Amino acid sequence: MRRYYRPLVASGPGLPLAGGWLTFRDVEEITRDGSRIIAADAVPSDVLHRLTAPRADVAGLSLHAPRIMGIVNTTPDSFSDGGRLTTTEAAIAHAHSLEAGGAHILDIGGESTRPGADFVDAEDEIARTAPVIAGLRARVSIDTRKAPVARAALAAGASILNDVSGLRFDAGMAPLAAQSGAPICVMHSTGDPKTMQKDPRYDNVLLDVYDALAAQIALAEGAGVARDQIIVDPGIGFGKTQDHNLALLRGLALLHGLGCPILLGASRKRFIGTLSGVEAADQRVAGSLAVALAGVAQGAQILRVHDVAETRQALALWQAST
Ligand code: HH2
Repeated sequence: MRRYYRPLVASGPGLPLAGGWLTFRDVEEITRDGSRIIAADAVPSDVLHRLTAPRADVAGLSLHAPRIMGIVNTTPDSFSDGGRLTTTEAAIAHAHSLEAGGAHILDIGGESTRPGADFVDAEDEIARTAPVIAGLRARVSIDTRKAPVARAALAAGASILNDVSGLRFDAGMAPLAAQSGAPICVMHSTGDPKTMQKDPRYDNVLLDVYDALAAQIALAEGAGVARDQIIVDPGIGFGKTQDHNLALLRGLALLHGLGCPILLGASRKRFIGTLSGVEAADQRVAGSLAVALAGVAQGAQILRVHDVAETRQALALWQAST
C-alpha cells in the first residue's frame, strides 16, 4: 500500500523543510488505512531528499522566505474584484500599487475561474491581458488555462505560467512550458469552473490531491518540463467543499513531498466568508491573512493574494515573532 509522509513542522533544531524557514524531526506516515508518527530518519531517502532540498529560484526569485503573488484580474466577473480593472490603464495602475505594496510576482488573469464562471475565448483573454503585461516591468505570471494566451503573455514579458486546470485543459500548455523554460504552477482542480462545485467527492482529499498533482508533474516532465520549474497548488475552492479546503490546509505540508514549491491561493475565497460570517468578499481580508499565515506556518512558499500590503505586514510580524 502506498505510503505518504507529512512532515510535522516546527521551528527549532531539526531537518530543514524545503531548505526554508521551518524544520521537522518527526513525520506522519500515512496510508489510506491509517497513520503513525515516525522519526524523520525512518523516511525513505528519496522522499526525505524531496522534503528537505532547497527549492530552485522561480524566475529569479529565491524561495528561502515566503513570497507574495498579487492578483490583477482584468475580468468583468471575478468573484471579489471583477469589473474594477477593465481598462489596460486601470489594470496597470493597480499592478503598480500591488508592487509598491510588496508583491514579488504579479498574477495577471483575463478569465474568471470562480464557480459557475463563463468561458472566455482566447482572443478576448489575450486582448485583456497582453497589453497589461506589456506595460509592466515587474515579474509577471499569467493566470490562464490556454496555451495561446500563455504564449502571448510570454511574448509580452510574462515569465511564469499559472494554470488552474493543472495541464488538463490545453495539451499545448506543458510543451509551451518546456520549450520556453518558464516556471509553471500546476494547480489541482476537477472538472471545469462551470460544474466543479457540484457535489465534489474524494476518497481522502489530501491523498487524492497529492496523487493527482504527482500525476500532473509526471505529465509535465514527460513533455520536457524540468521538475524544478514546477510549482504545485492544492487549488483551494476548485472542486472542493469547505471540509475539503480545511483538510487540505491542515495537511498542506504533505505536498512538500512532491519536491516542488507550494503556492497557496485562499485569498477572500468563499469558505472564509462562510466560516467568518462575512458575506462581502472584499471584507474577508482578516480571514484571508489568517489562512495565509497558516499556510506559511506549513512552509507554503508563495501566497496568491488580493491584499498585498496587508499580507506583507502580517508576514513581517509573523516572521519577527516566531
Ligand atoms: N485561484 C483563482 C484564480 N487563479 N491560481 C492559483 N495558482 N491558485 C488559486 O488558488 C487560484 C488561481 C481564483 O481567484 P480569483 O482570481 O480571485 O478569482 P476569479 O477566478 O473569479 O478571477
